[in-house]
Amino acid sequence: MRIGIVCYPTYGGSGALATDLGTHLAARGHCVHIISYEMPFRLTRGMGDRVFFHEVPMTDYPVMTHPYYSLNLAVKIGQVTEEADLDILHVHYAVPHAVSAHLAQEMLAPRSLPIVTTLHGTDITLVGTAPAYQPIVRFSIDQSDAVTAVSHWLRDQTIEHFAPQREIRVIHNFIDTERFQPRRADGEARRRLARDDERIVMHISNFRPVKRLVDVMEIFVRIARQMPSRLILIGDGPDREVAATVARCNGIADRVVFLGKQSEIESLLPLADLFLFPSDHESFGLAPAEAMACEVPVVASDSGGLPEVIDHRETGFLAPVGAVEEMAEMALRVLGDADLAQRMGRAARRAIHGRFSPEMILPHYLDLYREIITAAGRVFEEKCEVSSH
Ligand code: GMT
Repeated sequence: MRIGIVCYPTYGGSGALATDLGTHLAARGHCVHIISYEMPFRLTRGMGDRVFFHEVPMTDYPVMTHPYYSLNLAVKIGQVTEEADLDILHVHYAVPHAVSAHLAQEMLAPRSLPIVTTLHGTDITLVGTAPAYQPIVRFSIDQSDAVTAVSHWLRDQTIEHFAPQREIRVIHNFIDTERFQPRRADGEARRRLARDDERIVMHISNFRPVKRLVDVMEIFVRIARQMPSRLILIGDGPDREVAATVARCNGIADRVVFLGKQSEIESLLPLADLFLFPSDHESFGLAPAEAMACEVPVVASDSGGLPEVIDHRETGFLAPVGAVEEMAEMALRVLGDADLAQRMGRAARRAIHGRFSPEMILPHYLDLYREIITAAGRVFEEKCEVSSH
């Protein structure tokens, strides 16, 4: 098959998942054409010979004071479809990718281009439901040939807020458990982050209000009062300064390390003794799932799709949104009990491997592709010839 994948290149779960999906499909013999306005952050480490990257050019003209990314994207999708003879297009994050895909589909007619839209979370819960977007998001969902959501919770949210006519199929995210492995041995890498006697607490996100970074800080303040520990914050975003202020006001600024945006998180996550993720809501939680694959215990909020990923007390701890005291107690419990941490970490990796490995999840996407390619009157091919793209 020749598959087009549209995604955001920026640090975040939807771009990470879309890129990983592309590289795994390519490893299975399909040709994958990734379309984005920059090289996606997870693609920069090597593309493989069946992965092609197509950059969406941005137009800069003084009259056009607002960028028209959606239009440039629609045109690029059309060009790639014709040049690479795409069998299918899979767009990640509805806004505006599903709209651009539909535009491209119309421009390409009568040539068919089946479209799969994967809803990731904030494209529905925050951006998509805003009055400025809601009608067009609903329209683009209904125009897609198939729509998937990364959790049951997100599917239910989509139905509640958009009442779509199109069926929403749940295909959970997958985690590459080969890439995300437990720590092999303590050593230099760990010492670059913390002293030997300190416990490492980690959080990764885009530091947006939905991640409740202040809760991360409040939980850590309580941990730091009880044991030598260090908080490693990976990512960047609007709440970075307020987090730094909370650290300063509580006298723990020297215990908090801002690492900024990192693309090789598989080498950092295994160094953690605990991963914190107290989000307001979260459709899936790819970052905590990757931590779990590294056998790192997670303390998270019980909101959104997180309970579909984390089993309370078995593979992590869940508490109500904003319950920082409770989360701090859970964190202290697991940080202070090596047996519990090991048991929980191992159970977490087993659960991720058993439910969300590429081997479990990819067949669902391939079945869906087969269904809609066949319905469009095209032939589903198990592989593609590289020479013909
Ligand atoms: O978390 C974000 O704000 C980024 C966003 C994205 O599109 O990259 O993440 C969403 O998609 C991820 C991949 O499917 C999910 O793991 C995240 O839970 C989801 N974020 C939210 O729902 C807030």
